[in-house]
Amino acid sequence: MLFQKDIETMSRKDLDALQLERLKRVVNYCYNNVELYHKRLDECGVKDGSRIKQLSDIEYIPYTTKDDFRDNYPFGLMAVDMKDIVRIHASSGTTGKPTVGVYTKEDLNTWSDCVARVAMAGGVTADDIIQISFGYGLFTGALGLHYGMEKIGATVIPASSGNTEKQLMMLRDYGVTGLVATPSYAVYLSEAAKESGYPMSDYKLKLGILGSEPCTIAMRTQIEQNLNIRVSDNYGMTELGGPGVSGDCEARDGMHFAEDHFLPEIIDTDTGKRLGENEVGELVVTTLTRKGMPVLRYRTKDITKLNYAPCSCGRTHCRMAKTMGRTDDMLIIKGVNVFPTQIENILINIEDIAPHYQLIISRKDYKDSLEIKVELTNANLLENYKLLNDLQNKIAEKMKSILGLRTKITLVAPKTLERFQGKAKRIVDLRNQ
Ligand code: DLL
Repeated sequence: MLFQKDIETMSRKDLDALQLERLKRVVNYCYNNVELYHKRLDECGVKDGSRIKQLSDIEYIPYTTKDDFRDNYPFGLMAVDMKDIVRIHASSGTTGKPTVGVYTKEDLNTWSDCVARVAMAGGVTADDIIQISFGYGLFTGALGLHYGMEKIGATVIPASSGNTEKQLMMLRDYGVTGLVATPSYAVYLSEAAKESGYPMSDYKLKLGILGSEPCTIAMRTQIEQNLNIRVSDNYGMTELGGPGVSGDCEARDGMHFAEDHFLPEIIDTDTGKRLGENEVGELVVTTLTRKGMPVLRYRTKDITKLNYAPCSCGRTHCRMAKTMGRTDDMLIIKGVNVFPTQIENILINIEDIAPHYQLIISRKDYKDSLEIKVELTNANLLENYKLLNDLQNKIAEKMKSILGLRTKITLVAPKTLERFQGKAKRIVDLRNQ
């Protein structure tokens, strides 16, 4: 279903014209209101944007990076006075200072429209009861989905994350029809639901509106089977305001980008050169309508591709493929490039193991090695050396043939690897310790 039909099905010609007009406006706005952009736009000659005649002229504008956010922490990239800001969010950030995002009233309104769009595209209607199991707080996920769902008219339960028993109780007792969570937490909840002793018929769940970390198709299928739901994938980031940047429609053949608010590009990570449709590279995004903290050509570090072909759902906005990973998540082991999602895809198709794993990278005598810890689903296997050994070899062979990399496989007892209520952290890199 469509939330804003006129916009979501706009012709390419009208969309291009709208983007061009908004691009000129946001460049001018950044030039006049943010010191960093004023300086950079002067240096590259684009200045107040009057030189922008066509969308491809965006290439004259320099990229903005995570370091720019860090160097201008917390409010250096803000384009309005603090009195016009009504909300502040920030990324959790594992290292250093968090990335901050600020919102005017208008920004909050646009944001909830964008989230309402992806939620409706994922199947949510005003009749749904939605449990939001993202952690409430500075993280954009929970409040972002919260306001988007309310805008549709759905009933929102702000459950937050944690306390799994209670989560399951609310799912059953309140007749929840839609779950909002990270894919890892959805897996965790589905395991807990199985063990809780209540039959799945006690749950009314139909939909999973998931996001905030990669969800491979194999993982999605597993969640769908375990919880008896249909899952849609949703993408976004703090620097761009949060969720609502792109999301699956019923066709689930790429996530529709909110192109009236965000202008996406794909570039070659190494050379910075712009790539074409369907070419894989790093996603770069310009916000077209944000007032509090507009961003020009932000390098997201997410690896994906864009598809502009018409979609069977009728939406015209381009579609972004599921991310292969982040440029900074890519492991280079013995010269081989590996993304954790590739490993997950291999593991999830092997019997007797659970979709829980940890990647441990270490270095000895200048040589890197990768150990993959994987959980068994059946503890009895631990007592049968032959079966265990066969399984270990089978996994190692699959890794070797698909990734081209020799790995050490360690099988561990069920329920021994850490579970995640937010985004999963599966990589332990011991190389620089
Ligand atoms: O994760 C915003 C969000 C919340 C999106 C809820 C969707 C739903 P950050 O915490 O700033 O923001 O993390 C952004 O997470 O650059 C991607 O690497 C990753 N990411 C987010 N959504 C997806 C997704 C939120 N659907 C970073 N698939 C991004 C793959 C995702 N990766």
